[in-house]
Amino acid sequence: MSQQPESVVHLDIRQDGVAVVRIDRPEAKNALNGAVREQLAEHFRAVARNPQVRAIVLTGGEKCFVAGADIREFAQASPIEMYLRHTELLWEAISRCPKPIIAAVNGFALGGGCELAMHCDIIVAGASARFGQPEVKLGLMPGAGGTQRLIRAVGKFQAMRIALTGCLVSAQQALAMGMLSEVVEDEQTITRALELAAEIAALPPLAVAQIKEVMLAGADLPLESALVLERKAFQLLFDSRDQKEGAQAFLEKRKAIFSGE
Ligand code: CO8
Repeated sequence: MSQQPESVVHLDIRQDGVAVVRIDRPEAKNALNGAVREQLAEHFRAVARNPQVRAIVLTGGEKCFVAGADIREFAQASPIEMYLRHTELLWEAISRCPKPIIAAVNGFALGGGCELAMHCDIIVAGASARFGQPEVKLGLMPGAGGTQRLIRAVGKFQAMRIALTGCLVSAQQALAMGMLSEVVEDEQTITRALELAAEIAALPPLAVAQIKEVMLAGADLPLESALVLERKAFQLLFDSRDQKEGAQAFLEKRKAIFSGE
């Protein structure tokens, strides 16, 4: 009889259109082993397709976000083994998710964990959260977007300091350098992330999706091309019922009822 794989990532879809994806491997500080990566990708693919889901909260729970890739799984790996794992296909399930993702980070977000948080669109951190790219201390370097997403988020000089020294960065420091959206009391992290997600989930999903897509795609284009992309997406939204309803409700001084169409 084939055994069911142990569930190390849980998915909960709430009534308000928010999906909560929670990594649950506390004995290894939620380190990303093969099972965590596979299950994360599986859940993200499922919520991307599920029309009931309007926003996603990604968390490692109250104690620890993710302490990095599982060091035991790559300690003795060869380059070809690393290549054949094709983990980029699993990360893509998250980076290509068209719905807004809010990371709720408590405790450590290190290495692959920091990179995972940076795959999200909004990051809410508890006051005692710690971020870092300590790969250099293992004779490695960030391999899931850390060198690129970090430098785009915080600029060259902070990104270089963080990746070259492998230092830990406090939540307050990370907020000040633009790595985070908000810092709250540790006990409030998940609540606040859920609140933001519910707020976004109640907004017209086509507009929300276009904003996310254009911001991410446009950030790496020349400004003129990015502005064209923005204009086209803006114009496209005039074909949505929610755009008509939003404007009409404003003019009639009533609350808009969005259908998602
Ligand atoms: N991998 C595997 N196990 C881990 C990891 C990890 N990244 N982090 C913690 N654990 C395990 C520990 O081994 C320990 O297990 P055990 O009880 O069996 O000994 C358990 O979790 C608890 O950890 P600690 O006792 O160390 O807990 P502390 O509270 O003392 O310290 C720290 C917590 C600071 C998080 C510490 O565990 C630590 O430094 N962990 C490693 C952090 C790190 O270096 N992360 C980067 C990993 S490399 C990486 O992410 C590369 C990304 C590449 C992207 C993808 C490429 C394909």
